[in-house]
Amino acid sequence: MKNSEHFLYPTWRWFGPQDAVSLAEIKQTGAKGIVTALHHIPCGEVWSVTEIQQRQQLIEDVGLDWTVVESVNIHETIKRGEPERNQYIENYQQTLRNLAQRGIKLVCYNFMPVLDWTRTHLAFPVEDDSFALRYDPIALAGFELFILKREGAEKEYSAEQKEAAQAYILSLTEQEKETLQKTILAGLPGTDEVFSLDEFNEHLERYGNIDTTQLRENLAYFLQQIIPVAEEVGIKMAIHPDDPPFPILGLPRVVSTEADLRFIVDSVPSPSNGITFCTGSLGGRADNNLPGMVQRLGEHIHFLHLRNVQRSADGSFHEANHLEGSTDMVSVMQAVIAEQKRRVEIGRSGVAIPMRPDHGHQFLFDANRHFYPGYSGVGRLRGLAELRGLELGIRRMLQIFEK
Ligand code: DNO
Repeated sequence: MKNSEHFLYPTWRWFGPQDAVSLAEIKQTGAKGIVTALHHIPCGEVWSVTEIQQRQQLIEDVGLDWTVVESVNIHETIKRGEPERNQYIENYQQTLRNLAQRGIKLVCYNFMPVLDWTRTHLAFPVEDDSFALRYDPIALAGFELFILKREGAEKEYSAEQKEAAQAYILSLTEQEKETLQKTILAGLPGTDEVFSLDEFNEHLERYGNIDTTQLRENLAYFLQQIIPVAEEVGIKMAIHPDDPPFPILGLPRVVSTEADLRFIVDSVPSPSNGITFCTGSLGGRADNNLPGMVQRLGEHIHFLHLRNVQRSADGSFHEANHLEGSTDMVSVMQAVIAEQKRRVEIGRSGVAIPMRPDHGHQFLFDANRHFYPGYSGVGRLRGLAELRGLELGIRRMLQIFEK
């Protein structure tokens, strides 16, 4: 018996009316739900019910629904644990209440200092001549040591690494250096902001005294204030992992490993304190066993980003097609379906976990439009189609909610 309420709920990230992919197009991708945010509201301000409703109306007008907010971003004073954070936490609570009032019950967020996901290359040509995002630690070191000139950075690299980084920077033209800088210092997703070197250095200075332990405490404080409100209004919070999942540019990271995620869910136990399981971000580390993490953390997973990265021996990685790359997506999907089965068996809600593809390649089909990096049309469409086919195939083979 086909029972589609047990399937993963296919969603698509849309950056709002200025996105090069339209809602009408999204409707034809197989996605049912939209993942979006009010990117035009400055981080830290309250999202009014009216603004939320306007965005929701646009989505519902084409027959889709606003399933997930990605993201309500967290103000830097909260991450740094400064006294002003309490006002921003109150604002965050109010935004959650307003979202709940409109029936929007799932919120993705991250706790990465200053930057969101970070890459060194946005158009890395792969085998089929499409373009992928890439992270190359040598390029990052080159930027950090010879362009940003971050104080203390030289102590973090071996003589060999410094040499390689210098050779890399010397091989670049002025324009290539500028592109590298802009790529690394791009601000939040859904905006075209890029930090200047001075602005970025100022941000780094403000993190001077904040190490991993302190950042983790600041996250726990945030959760203690936010989760009770989320629970009261029926919102599920889903923290997104760090990308890449290790410290960069001298900034600490606390959402990179299974132990990190375990600390987070244990710090304020609640059905509202959950995870966005992003296989692409977590897959940046070879020591993250992704199917095992789904098995062990499954009950806390509220949202899935299923994408793949290909890691190389030199520590670099690039975004692979969704079913290729270093992560065995088949095993991940099997673990996810097992978690859904468990939820059905214990009569728990939230079986149709929202899932989205992520970071599609830029294909020839996509050449004439200006997409946010990673958010191409056809590239992601391929990813979503592959993931849905994989899901259906596994269900049929295992006869789980499928004949
Ligand atoms: C990467 C995305 C991230 C993510 C935020 C969540 O493509 O998954 O931008 O949305 O980090 O807050």
